Amino acid sequence: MTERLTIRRPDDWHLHLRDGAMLRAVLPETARHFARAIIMPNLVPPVVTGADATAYRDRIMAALPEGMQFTPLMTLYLTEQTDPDDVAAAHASGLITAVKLYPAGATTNSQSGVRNLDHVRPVLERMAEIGLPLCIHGEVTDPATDIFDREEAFLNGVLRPLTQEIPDLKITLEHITTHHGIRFVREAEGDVAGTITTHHLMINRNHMLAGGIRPHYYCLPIVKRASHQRALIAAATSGDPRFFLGTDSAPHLDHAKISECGCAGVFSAPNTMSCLAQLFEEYEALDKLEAFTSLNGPARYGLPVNEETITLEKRDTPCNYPAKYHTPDGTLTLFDPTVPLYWHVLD
Ligand code: OTD
Ligand code: ZN
Ligand code: ZN
Repeated sequence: MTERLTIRRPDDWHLHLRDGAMLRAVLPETARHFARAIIMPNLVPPVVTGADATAYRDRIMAALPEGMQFTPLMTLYLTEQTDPDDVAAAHASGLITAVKLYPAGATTNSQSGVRNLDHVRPVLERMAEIGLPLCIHGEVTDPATDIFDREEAFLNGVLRPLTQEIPDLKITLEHITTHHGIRFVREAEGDVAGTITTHHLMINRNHMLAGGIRPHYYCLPIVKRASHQRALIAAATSGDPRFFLGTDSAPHLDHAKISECGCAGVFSAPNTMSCLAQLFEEYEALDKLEAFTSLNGPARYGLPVNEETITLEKRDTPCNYPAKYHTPDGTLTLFDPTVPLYWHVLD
């Protein structure tokens, strides 16, 4: 028996496309299913100025295969040297959709991020004035804080004070991994929404660490215990407009993942929609999938919803996404959702 579901074309509100050969390898995988994506600026060197973002957007569009449609929503990487006027100009011209705050050292290529929030206050106040959203990697970097507690510590120590001091700042708490994060968004005093990744919905830390260590599940923020995973699933499948999809698909070549000091990041762009359809069906929430992937994000960012649609079909035979993707520099491993997927995206 086949079952079909047609929804508005989804968007990805948190995506790493990288550059060069990797960009060319992964961009079609996103563009196949997603109309738009918020493009993370953590390149080496990072996308800091409006000029950087223009050049990066041009490289993305040049890498898009003939005949594919895709709109990159550009972001700037906030540093302690960021000029509020440059940010405001990039926003006014329509070049950027958000600014990204990385606490320095929190994740891949975040060394140029912010050490002291006081040093970026003029930028944040300007953003609140002009209505430009701030996307936040919400973890403290204090080495004394346990890696599993860094999100909760950030909420209480950094984000709550920030929302009290600049209540008009539109904030996206990205890749929420704990029930603390879900609760924070629900109860926030300021203007806060949150994204949830595919992998944090599908796996918990047992998948990464029990019965062997699985480097392809290593990402930041690190996956947490099952009770947190359940809170994320409840929020995503609730239809609550404050929660929407940000895959955080973050490709690294296998040799960089499988190493004595492996890189953080999960590559999930190709099979995200199949994962989500299956998960939402399991939680009897297929009717909420469109809200999570295609409606809540645009509403939050003040953008129109996509007019095009995609159709998913549930079949008796599992999807056969390739386990490996090939780039001239090496192979890339697709996110393994731990179970066969039966919802096929009809191209
Ligand atoms: N997390 N890897 C990366 C970024 C994210 O924090 C993130 O947004 C990456 O490789 O760029 C990861 O594990
Ligand atoms: Zn992050
Ligand atoms: Zn990310």
